[in-house]
Amino acid sequence: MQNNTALLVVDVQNDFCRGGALAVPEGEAVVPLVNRIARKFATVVLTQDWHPADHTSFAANHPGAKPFETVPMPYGAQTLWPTHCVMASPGAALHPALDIPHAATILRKGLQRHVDSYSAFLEADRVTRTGLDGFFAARGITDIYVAGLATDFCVAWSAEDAQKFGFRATVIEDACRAIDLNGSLEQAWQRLTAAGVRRTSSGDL
Ligand code: VGL
Ligand code: ZN
Repeated sequence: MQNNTALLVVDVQNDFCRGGALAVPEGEAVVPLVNRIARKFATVVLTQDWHPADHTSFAANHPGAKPFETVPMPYGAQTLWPTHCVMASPGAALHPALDIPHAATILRKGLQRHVDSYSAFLEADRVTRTGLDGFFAARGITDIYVAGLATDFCVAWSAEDAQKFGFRATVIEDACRAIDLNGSLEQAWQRLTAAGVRRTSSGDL
């Protein structure tokens, strides 16, 4: 890959893999693919979903609510999740088989108690920037490939925002797995296509 191209590896963490608190079906299957793909990229950024225990995206912090219900938040509808990726917990750790020693940085997101952040660029309030756009821009990155978990949430939101910030974004479809909640995967692809995000498979890189 050329020097203007980066790989963003989204949330390949224990809680999103088999046995985890919010296990994505076959989530762990992306690990060998991502390890292999990453070797083609000089610039790799990893993300970690990283929430305080009292985060408002957790159903457990809403009396009477159950996971996968939706509640209104000031910034819009928020899906409630099982408690997951509590900062510094074993579930929040990167999958132990993830092997990307040359990753330049690890971006943590979702740290603010009252604001979720599926996207690695913009929190759910759609105002607070993580700074990742500046990181890539300062390094002359123009093209960002995205892989990881989950296709229809953090991967999709990150790819869409990468495109909004002026990068050419491409989702590596087979190196992602989805939660697929009430048609969310199909909706995500529709949004991504409308935003101009491309899709490819790891064999074509
Ligand atoms: C994610 C739901 C809640 C993800 C993170 O990584 O896609 N999904 N937090
Ligand atoms: Zn989360």
